Amino acid sequence: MHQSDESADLDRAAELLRQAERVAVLTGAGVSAESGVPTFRDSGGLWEGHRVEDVATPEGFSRDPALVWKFYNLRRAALAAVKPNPGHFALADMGRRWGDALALATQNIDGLHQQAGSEGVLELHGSLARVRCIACPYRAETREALPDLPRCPACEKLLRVDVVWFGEMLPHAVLQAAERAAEACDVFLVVGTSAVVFPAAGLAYQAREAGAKVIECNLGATAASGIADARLHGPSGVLLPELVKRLG
Ligand code: BV8
Ligand code: ZN
Repeated sequence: MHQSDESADLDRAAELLRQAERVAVLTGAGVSAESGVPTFRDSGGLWEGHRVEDVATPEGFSRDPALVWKFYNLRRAALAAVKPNPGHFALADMGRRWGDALALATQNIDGLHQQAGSEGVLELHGSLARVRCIACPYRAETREALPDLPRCPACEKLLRVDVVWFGEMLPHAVLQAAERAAEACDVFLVVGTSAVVFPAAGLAYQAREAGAKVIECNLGATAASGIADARLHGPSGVLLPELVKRLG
């Protein structure tokens, strides 16, 4: 019986993973799409007519903090209604299978990997559930609804969401841990990212240069497809559980 291309790709990807002692995973907005979290570029990268790259920036925040807070308060409110999908759970299964030999770095700020049971998640771009003061060391984990312009309880200055905006550095220790994992892994699995935002997307190239095999799981081709040894094209919520099943 002629094996479908997809099933052949799944078998090849499973074969690469079965041989892998160390695995590194990079996820993007696509892994949360089936949970109902909108991706960035499927809507053409726009939010209420604003380019995300204009709203999610320090300049955007100093220009119009109320607009930026409206953007983030809407996304924080939407978090209350979303749940991890089978793709998140499949990655948590992989985490239990490889233990400390698997590192999961995400560009997402929705916390769904942690809710699905993944441990030691490297949040490259921060978290929607964390706020910090623009002026003093105050920071807090909170999923509560916040006012339109939340102020710091310690110094009365403005709070901001603790996420990495465009033009801002990623948290050093988190990025370093992700880079170390990319260097050390035998297989690098890229899930649900258009691979256009750096330095996060650079991790896949770094892994490949260090000799890792790259598996891409994405709806369609991306900027990283050219360096993938196996390409799984379809919804990650369907393909990742299939992949884990084939690991035996
Ligand atoms: C830095 C947090 C500088 C906020 C984010 C020109 C001007 C200015 C900057 C730059 C520039 N050129 C390059 C840069 C650098 C910039 C960058 O890379 N820009 C890109 C747009 C070109 N990078 C930065 O600014 C970074 N910082 O470089 O610092 C510096 C250097 C030295 C010293 C000081 C400073 C900071 C980048 C972090 C920005 N913050 N997020 C927030 O979320 O609100 S990035 C944002 O994009 C999200 O984190 C998101 O995750 C990320 C990437 O998007 P994706 O996750 O890939 O989502 P996308 O929609 O694009 O793709 C989804 C994919 O899933 C698609 O392929 C789709 O087909 C697929 N999919 C959909 N459904 C499914 C699916 N796949 C599987 N299953 C499904 N069901
Ligand atoms: Zn403060």
